[in-house]
This record gives sequence, structure tokens and C-alpha cells, in this order.
Amino acid sequence: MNYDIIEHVKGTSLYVDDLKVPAGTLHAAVITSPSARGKIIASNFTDLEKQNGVIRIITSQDIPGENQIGNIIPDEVLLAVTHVDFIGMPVALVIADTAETAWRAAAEARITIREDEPVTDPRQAYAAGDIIGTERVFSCGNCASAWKQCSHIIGGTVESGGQEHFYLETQAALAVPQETGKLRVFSSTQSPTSVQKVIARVLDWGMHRIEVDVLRLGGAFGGKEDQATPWAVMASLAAVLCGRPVKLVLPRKHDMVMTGKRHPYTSDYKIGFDSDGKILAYEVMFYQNSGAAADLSTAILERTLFHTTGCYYIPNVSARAACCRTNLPPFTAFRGFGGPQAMFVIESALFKASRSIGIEYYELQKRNLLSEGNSFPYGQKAEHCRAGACLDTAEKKYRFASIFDSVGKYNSKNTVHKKGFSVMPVCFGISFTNTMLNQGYSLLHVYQDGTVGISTGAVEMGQGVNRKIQLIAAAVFNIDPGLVRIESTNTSRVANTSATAASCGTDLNGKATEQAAEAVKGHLRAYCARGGMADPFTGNGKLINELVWKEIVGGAYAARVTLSAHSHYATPEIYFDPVTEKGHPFAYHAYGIAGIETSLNTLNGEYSVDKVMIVHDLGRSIDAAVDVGQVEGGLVQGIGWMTVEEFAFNVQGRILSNNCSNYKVPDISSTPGSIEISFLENAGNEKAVFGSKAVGEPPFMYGIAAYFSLLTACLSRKEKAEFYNSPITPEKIITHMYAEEKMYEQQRPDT
Ligand code: MTE
Ligand code: LUZ
Ligand code: MOS
Repeated sequence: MNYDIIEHVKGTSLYVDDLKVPAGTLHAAVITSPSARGKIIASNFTDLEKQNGVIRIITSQDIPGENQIGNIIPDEVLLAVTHVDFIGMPVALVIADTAETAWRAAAEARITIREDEPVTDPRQAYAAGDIIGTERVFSCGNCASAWKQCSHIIGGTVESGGQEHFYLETQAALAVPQETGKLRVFSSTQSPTSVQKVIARVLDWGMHRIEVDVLRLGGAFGGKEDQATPWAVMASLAAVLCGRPVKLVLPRKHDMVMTGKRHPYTSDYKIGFDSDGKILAYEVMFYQNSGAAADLSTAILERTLFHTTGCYYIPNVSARAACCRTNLPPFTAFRGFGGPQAMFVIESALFKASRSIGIEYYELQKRNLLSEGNSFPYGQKAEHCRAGACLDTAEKKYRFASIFDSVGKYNSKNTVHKKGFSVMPVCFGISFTNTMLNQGYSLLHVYQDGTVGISTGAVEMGQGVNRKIQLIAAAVFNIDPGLVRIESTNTSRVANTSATAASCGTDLNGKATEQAAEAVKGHLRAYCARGGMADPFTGNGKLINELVWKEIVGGAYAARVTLSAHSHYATPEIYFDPVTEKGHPFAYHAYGIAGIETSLNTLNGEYSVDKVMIVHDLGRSIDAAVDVGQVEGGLVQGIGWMTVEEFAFNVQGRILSNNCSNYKVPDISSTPGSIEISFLENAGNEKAVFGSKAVGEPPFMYGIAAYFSLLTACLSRKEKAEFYNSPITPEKIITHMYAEEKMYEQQRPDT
């Protein structure tokens, strides 16, 4: 059960837009570029300033510090100066007495732009040499000589689409000037320290003058790892310039065009097998559509390379990847962080190869499955590899063989209605690939009445990190979790935090909390020992009696024993050398397997995901209900990415999927008919707190099975309808199914 579930159910939990604003609060709206690429010639902003209710227009010229928000690479301005790089790029701010007035005025702004031809195709950007950072290469073994040993060599191209985060709470911030030149900022961000740092840079202030507070987010999914920052900086800039509190909340339709999404990828591969279907060599080039600025693209590209081989062992690999700059909003972190894109390519390669070699796709997956001690192309070895254990458990528990059998029988009897069944094994590296970010903090107070308050670097976004941290502290003290409160994430209480991301919120901040609680427990133990009391913490599973606990704490306070601790945890033993592209970047890997059964009507392309069966390796679960929620949520989001969520833009760089009616997220009728989840048994993990494993992102990639399940159904009607271009929408299915007829092509409306 989640920490704030009662508030959620009652509807009393607060988000930034719900906070009571101080009297005199102003509202900001953003004036954005109408063109994807060009030079700014003129604008009518001074006219807008005369409108009723408009207080002020803010442009780049009003910025006291640096006009720069780039995180990894300083290549992104807060407000455009001379050029615009994508439709929706912020150019200026309207500050008004109401949000309605501000957004209405912003909509009336006219910017004259001398337009250049925009680039939206990553291959075109690559050909023109317009890449962000450098091209990266991960390799192992020797592909060149391995090709000669191959009995089968197959090549292909794979496309995967973008994905809108669709967090229910859109981007939002409220900046409130304090006395003594300080600013308090409420932001819907996964990364309070990044927000604090960039506000300081833009205002030319010390970080100690900025307090960022985060109560909870109404969903984030990576969309607020880096891209919550500009809005908080804009609100702060306006608050300082106007000397009043300023609030900025993006309306959904603006959020959908102004913010970045999952990166679309286009990739070319070549894969070689021996006569038994063992992969000998794999060569791949990933073209990442990065959008107009770096944002987190280079880190995401790196994770793509780390997950090149998916859940398989491949002895000879040569993987190249480049961030290709295009005139679209900067694409950003999204659950899986480049990993899913890589895994879709290797699965496509196996699927396609299975057809030309004549060995079943599932059989190829099994023959190449990662096993204990196998090396990844980046040098780390698979230790405590659970890929095989998950697969064996799933095969037995769900009887995959009989499902393949019944699907085959169904398809041989039916012509129009077809079924598919596919399996997706997942192996996901846990740790930020940038070693520096793998640190967490906890500040723990036991109050003199025995209640406990904890602040950490972790941000609650619905994933249950607060619940897990509450349970960890309660378990160390052996007290009822109801005595433990988790406070907001606040940069004045806990500093220099990493984003809550890479699925390691609990690994890092939960571990720091365990350490902090152990420290206070040590003091309490020593106090008891001094007083001749028996050790109260050896309760063999039974909670300490609450009255006894309160008496010990009260007594310790009276004896001037410290009841607070501040603890820092940095993941040990991880490193990565970006020159050799080798190292041991991950503390461990998370494993799991999913089987997905689908039904397809081959006449109209309508389909359903009927049944999902999962065995997931969670280590020892800290809260099973939270973990089931994460597996289900990740799965459905992954299925959405692979099936119905079609992020669309045109050659002018205009996002066409810009509201809920033309962008479909999975709803109750498109989620699976049944989802069975079992946790791998006896699966501890010495590398993370309480033997647990990170669970936030890995289940996302189970969704890939939905693609191949549906493709199997298509191909059982029409052999030639093969395509590797996600999402597999009903429209695409029909187009490929009836490609020769051409009738659907001709009827498609212009965009
Ligand atoms: N679950 C919910 N409900 N909402 C979210 O925004 N984000 C996901 C995952 N699960 C998310 C979620 C992503 S992208 C990550 S990295 C992890 O949660 C982050 O939290 P953790 O590190 O505590 O697992
Ligand atoms: N963010 C990041 C991430 O900065 N580095 C990572 O490795 C990562 N991985 C997953 C999600 N977010
Ligand atoms: Mo998650 S993409 O690491 O926020």
C-alpha cells in the first residue's frame, strides 16, 4: 500500500497547482516559436505589455545571469535570442494577474521568423554531420572474422517511435520570494538539485539562496528528470524581476508540444548465426533522433549501447550510435532511458532471422539467453544471472509450450481472426551509467515522543519510494511504520541530490536511510546498555512494544543522546572508462520474462492483448503491493509504446499528436485482459538495501512482446506483411497486410 494512498483516494493529496498561493501571486505563460528553424526578425511583445492584466514581458535580455539550461552539454538557452530551433521553443514570458490572461496574451504574440528548411530525419542530420557529442562505439570480440564462421547472416532496418510521457500532472512550478534575498520554489521535478543549480546559474545567485521543495509528482516517467527545470527557472526569474510570487503551470496542449518525449530511433543491423542458431556476431548502428538540444540525449545513447545485446550473449559485437540533431523539441528521459530502443532492435533481428533460418523465434531466444558469467560488450559479467531461472519458472508455471500449441491450432483453423504469442526476456542494468550520480542521502530525526521524520534525496512520483523508505526505517527500529513520516524532498534539508531516476531511488536513498536509522539505533542501544537494560532491538520479528520504544527514546533524550543522523550512500565498486568503453557500470542487473498473448482481426486491424504472464526478479520485495503496481504500470506503458501510442510529426517539424484525441494512451479497454505476475522465489540481492532490487523501469520492456505477438498474428494471415516499425498500430497492420492492393495508401489524408 502506498504511503499517501489514503490522500489519493480521498482526493486530498496536493500537487503544485493545488498549493495555496500567497496573496499577490502572478502567473506566467510562455510565448513560443511558431517555426521549427530560423532567425528571429521581429516581434510585437511591447504591444502585449499594454493589455489589461498583463504586468510584464520577459525576454532573454532580462536574464541577470547566464541564459543557459543545458545539463550535460551547455547548448540550450532558456529563452531564444536570435534563432529558433523547434516549434514550441520558449522565446519570451508573459506575466499577468491571472493564468488565463497570460496564456491568452501569449497566444496573440506574433514573431516574424526568416525560416530555414527544418530537419526532422535523424539520418539526414547524421549525413550532414550534425550530431550532438561524439559517435560512440561499444565492441567486443572480432566481428570481421566472425562473419566468416556464420551459416546465416541477416540484416535489416528497425524504426521505433517516440512516446509522450502523459504524466497526469503537467509541468508546474511556483516561485515565492522570501526575506533576505532568498527564493523558495515548489517544483514538479524529479531532480530538485538540478532545478536549484540552474536557477542559480540563470539568476547569478549562490545555490544557498534557493530552496527547492517537492512534495510529490503526479507522475513523471523521466519527463521531469531534466525537463521540469525550465519552467521552474522561468517562474523564479519572473518572481525575482517582479518581486512577487509567480506560478507557471503548462496547460496539457502546450505541455504536449513544448516538452520532449522518448527518442525515436532508426537503426541498421547485421546479425550472424552458426548452424545451431547461436548468434556469432552482431553489428548495429543506432541513429537517435535527439531533437534540437542535448538535454539527456548523450546519456540515453550510452544506455542504448549498454543494452545492445538485450538479454542475450553475443561474443562478437560492434555497436555504434550517434545523437542526431533535429528541429524537434529536445527528446528526453523516459522509463528505460534508451534501453527499450536497443532491445527492440535485437528482438527484431532475432524475429526476422528466425523466419529465414527456420528456427522458431522463441527457440532462438532460448538458445542465446544470457547465462552466468557471460560478458557484456562493455566488459561487465553477468553475475547472479537470473535470466534462465525466470524462463524456467515461467515455462513451467504458465505452460508456454501449450500456449504456442493452442495459438498454432487456432491460427490453422481461422483465416480472419488470428492469435499471437511471444516471449520477452529482460535484463536491465541498475545504476546511473554516469558513476558520479550514484549517491543518495537521508536525514533522520527521532523525535522525543518516539515518532520519526525522514527527509531524503528521493522524489515520490507514484512509484512508492516513500513507502519503501518508511518500511526500511521502521524495520531497522523494529517499530510500527505508522510512527514514521516521510517529509517532502527539500534542497535545504538534503543537498546535492541526484535525480530520482535510473530506478535507483530506493537503492540509494533507502540504503542511506538504513544507515541513518542504524546510527541512531546504535546510540539507543548504547544508552540501554549503560542503564543495564536488555537490548530492546532483538525482537526476533516481533515489534518493540510502543510504550517501551517511547520510554527508551524519551530517556535517551533526557540523557542527551543524539536522536538524529544524516547519512550518505555511494554505490561501491562501480566504474566505467569512457575511453575504452569498458568497466563495471552497474551494481547488478534486474531480470524477468513475460509472455504475451494477443488476438487480431486481420480485416480491420483491431486487436486486443488478451493475456500477460510474467516472472519477475525483484530480489526480496520491500513492499509487494507497490512492486506489483510497478510491474503492471511499466508493462502497460511498454505495451502502449509498442502498440497504440503513435507520436507523430510532419516534415515542417510540427507535432501532430498534440492532444488526447490524436494521441492514444492505453485505457481500461486496451490494457491486457489478464495480467499474472509472480516474483522469482529465493532471489535475494546482496547489492541493494534489504536484499531488494530496483523495479521502476525493467518491466517496461515486457511490452516489446506485444509487438512480436501481434506481428506473429499478422504473418499467420499473410507471410509478406513483415515490418519492424513500432508502434504496431491497426493502421500499419492493415497497410502492410494489403500493401499490394495500395488502396489504403491512396485513401490516406494529407497531413
Ligand atoms: N511509477 C509511477 N507511478 N510514476 C512514475 O513517474 N517513473 C518510473 C518508475 N515508476 C514512475 C514510476 C521511472 S522512469 C523511474 S526511473 C522510477 O520509477 C523512479 O523511481 P525509483 O527510482 O524510486 O524506482
Ligand atoms: N538517468 C541518468 C537515467 O542520468 N542516467 C542513467 O543511467 C539513467 N538510467 C535510467 C534512467 N534515467
Ligand atoms: Mo526514469 S527514465 O530514470 O526517470
